[in-house]
Amino acid sequence: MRLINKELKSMKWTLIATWKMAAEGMRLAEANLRKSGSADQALETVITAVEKDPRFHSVGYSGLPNQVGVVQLDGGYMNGDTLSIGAVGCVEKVASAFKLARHCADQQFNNFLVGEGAAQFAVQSGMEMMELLTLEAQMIYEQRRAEPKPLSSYKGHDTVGVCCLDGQGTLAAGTSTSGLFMKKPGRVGDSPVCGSGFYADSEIGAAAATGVGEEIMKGCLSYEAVRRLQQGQDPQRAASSLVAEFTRKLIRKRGRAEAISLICVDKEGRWGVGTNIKFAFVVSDQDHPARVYVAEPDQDGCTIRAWNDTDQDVD
Ligand code: SD4
Repeated sequence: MRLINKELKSMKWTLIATWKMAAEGMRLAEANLRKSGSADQALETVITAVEKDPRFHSVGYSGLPNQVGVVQLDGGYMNGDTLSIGAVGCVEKVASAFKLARHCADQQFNNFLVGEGAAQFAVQSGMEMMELLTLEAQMIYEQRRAEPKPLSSYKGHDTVGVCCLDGQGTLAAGTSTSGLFMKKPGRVGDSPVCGSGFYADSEIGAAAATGVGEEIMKGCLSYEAVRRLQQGQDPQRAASSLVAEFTRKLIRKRGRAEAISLICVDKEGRWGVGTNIKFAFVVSDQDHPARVYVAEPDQDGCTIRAWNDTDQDVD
């Protein structure tokens, strides 16, 4: 039945990613999706383009280090056809946390590896290994260490999160991040936690999150977004009302809420975004090339408009 449904599917596809830094990789991925490329390939193209790029200090190579000056990465992956998941947490010296997470999803067991064991598995699997701390990231670290004031929770981190519906009807979601700047050694955020940082089910939709993992995990927000899609909410409503409601709940219960942003796409290729901060994201589909948008929270959820030159303050 699933195959028949897939054959009947049009070649409609949608790709959505967190933050402006994803734009270049999105353009590469969309060329592939036009030629019947898979959602998995699209995720890998977008995420590895960001991981490799030393201009971005929140993901992969040149990511900002933890309190002791070491770059520790988190990454996650889920395929919505098979519900396969793969994830790595707190892994060092791996060029692509996403590729390693995806590789973990190919194993029958041991889908979520952390620390030394994850790095050993990367080496055994022939993954590219490298020093991730660049001179520039080290300088940012040294400067920050010399400052007396405590680090604000939303300084120096942005996860690349991607959701894709491909032309064959497969949904997938993936993430990669160096996590919070100056995090404690061993700290793992939401990005590799299935249901919090990412979720995908090809019968419903896919979602991915960015922001302060300690908040996102309190609401299992990616799973909750997909659950709301299953209830029939349209993606924009599902994502924006979820983030707005959850932000209010955190404030009610805890007196404050840190940054949370969420992207999602449903099985029809409709997309949605929710955020409680100014947040940039990139979308493309079979009719529209990759374009950067900005979402800002308002009373009902958030407003969305095209990114322009006045938006230099948002990553
Ligand atoms: C984390 N959620 O490690 C990640 C960081 C992030 O935008 O996404 N920042 O908590």
